Amino acid sequence: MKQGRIIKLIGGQYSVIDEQQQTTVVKPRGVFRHEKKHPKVGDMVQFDDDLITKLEPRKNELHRPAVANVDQAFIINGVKNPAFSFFLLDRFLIHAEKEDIKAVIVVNKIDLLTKEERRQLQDDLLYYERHYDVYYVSAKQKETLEQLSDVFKDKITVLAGQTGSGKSSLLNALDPSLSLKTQPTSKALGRGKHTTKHSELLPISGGLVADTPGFSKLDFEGIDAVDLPNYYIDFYERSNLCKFRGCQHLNEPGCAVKKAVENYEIPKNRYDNYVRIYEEIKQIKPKY
Ligand SMILES: Nc1nc2c(ncn2[C@@H]2O[C@H](COP(=O)(O)OP(=O)(O)O)[C@@H](O)[C@H]2O)c(=O)[nH]1
Ligand SMILES: [Mg+2]
Ligand SMILES: [Zn+2]
Repeated sequence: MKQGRIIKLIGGQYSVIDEQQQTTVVKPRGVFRHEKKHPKVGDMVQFDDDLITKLEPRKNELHRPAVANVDQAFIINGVKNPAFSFFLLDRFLIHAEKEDIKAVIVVNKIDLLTKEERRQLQDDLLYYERHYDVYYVSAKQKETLEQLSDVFKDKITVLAGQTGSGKSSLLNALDPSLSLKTQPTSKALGRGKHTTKHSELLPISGGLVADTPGFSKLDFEGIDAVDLPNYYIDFYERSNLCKFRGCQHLNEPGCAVKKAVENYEIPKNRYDNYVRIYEEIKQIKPKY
């Protein structure tokens, strides 16, 4: 019996990599199907020459893409084509927090910014550095990628971010042998649908990265408005100072979050986007 991690799933065949870095192609035992257990890439398993015999418990799992045991999500934001959006950044952060996955903010395409524009963006993002690691990189400038050389090590990473933000380009720049497809933004925009039926974890800088973007369906189905405040870690850490337990930081008196916004301790823009997202979630009709 051997131990390993599933790194590829294609047509019901699983590739498992063991501690000796050997890859074996196996199938799940029939009983998994009856028990509705579906092994995913990222799963740790026991296996023999042709079968997965045991599925180890998961730390967490994502459905789109289907990856188990995710350690971190890189939220990749372009600065131009498409423009940087704090609204989108916050949406991605909500999804990462909801899944309890460590979020890392990556600002890509910095080669397209003037010094002044870059200074401005870094100022605006400084607030986020209290809670998240923030990296400024360019897929076109190798030297900016050195800071990422250790962050993948021994981890399973998913990439999130708008189509065209440069996810594939970044991976290619880190490891040209990956040869992932990239697309000029003009063509890619408005498509964004992923047709790939297989899922795979690619080896990169001593770790593994999912080849399909995470949280690509950026809606809030499955998220309850009352839970939303918990996914804002800066709100959450102040919430015990709110007058009311379970304060939603909207119209309640004695709200510490609203006070922090008034005192410029929380960016107003982030708070306004929170209210917008809260209302958006309230609008979602339950599906039966
Ligand atoms: N100037 C510049 N263009 C970039 C950079 N990274 C990606 N691009 C371009 O942005 C477009 C979309 O990149 P792609 O990697 O396909 O984005 P993805 O959809 O997030 O995988 C392509 O035309 C890339 O050449 C960068 O750092 N600087
Ligand atoms: Mg891509
Ligand atoms: Zn409050």
